[in-house]
Amino acid sequence: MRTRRTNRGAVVVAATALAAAASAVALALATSANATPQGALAHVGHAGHVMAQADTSAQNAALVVAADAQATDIAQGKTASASSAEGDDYVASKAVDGDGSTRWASQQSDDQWIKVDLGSTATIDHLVIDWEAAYGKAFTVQTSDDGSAWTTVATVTNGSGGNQTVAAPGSGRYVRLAFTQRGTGYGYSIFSLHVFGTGGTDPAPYNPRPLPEAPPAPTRR
Ligand SMILES: [Ca+2]
Repeated sequence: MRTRRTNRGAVVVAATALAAAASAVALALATSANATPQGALAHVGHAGHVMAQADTSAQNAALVVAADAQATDIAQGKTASASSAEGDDYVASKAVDGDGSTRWASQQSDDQWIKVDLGSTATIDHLVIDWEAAYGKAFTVQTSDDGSAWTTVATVTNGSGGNQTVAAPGSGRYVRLAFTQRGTGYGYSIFSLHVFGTGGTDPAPYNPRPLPEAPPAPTRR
């Protein structure tokens, strides 16, 4: 499990642990002989929407896969951009770098946005936003396939910051938070923007071509 800060991240860590526990239970049941443990039920709350019920090994395996996929943060490590940044240390990528101590921070006005390119079309279930003190009170969550035509999949009108889970069922290659009202006099600042769902594509890794072979050493006449 990823190490996270324990205050605001506690809910996510706990939920992830529960999802992992449910997967473990389901896996154990799936692998235990050919028994059919009717009624064996593992249920977890929001973070995974995990319900694993052991009927057959095949069904169980499928449920475990589904549970794992929904618990995957498909935004981490992706390309992010934003309407503004408070400075070079607070650029958009800091919200999806997997580091709970770094953050994106916008300039100080109501109309701002941050978006993540998931790399390819993804199915989105929910977001978890780990706010710094400068939170957003009103914003929408939008998705897009082309980065220009946006569909609103969630609307928040009275946010209070902290560690905020937002149900945002939808699909698209891009996910954008479009802010309209700040919660403080500062801008908007996010330690971690998690997008839970399936699909998307990681950016191509840096893969330099190998250096050409050195020419043969000159031979002495
Ligand atoms: Ca961060």
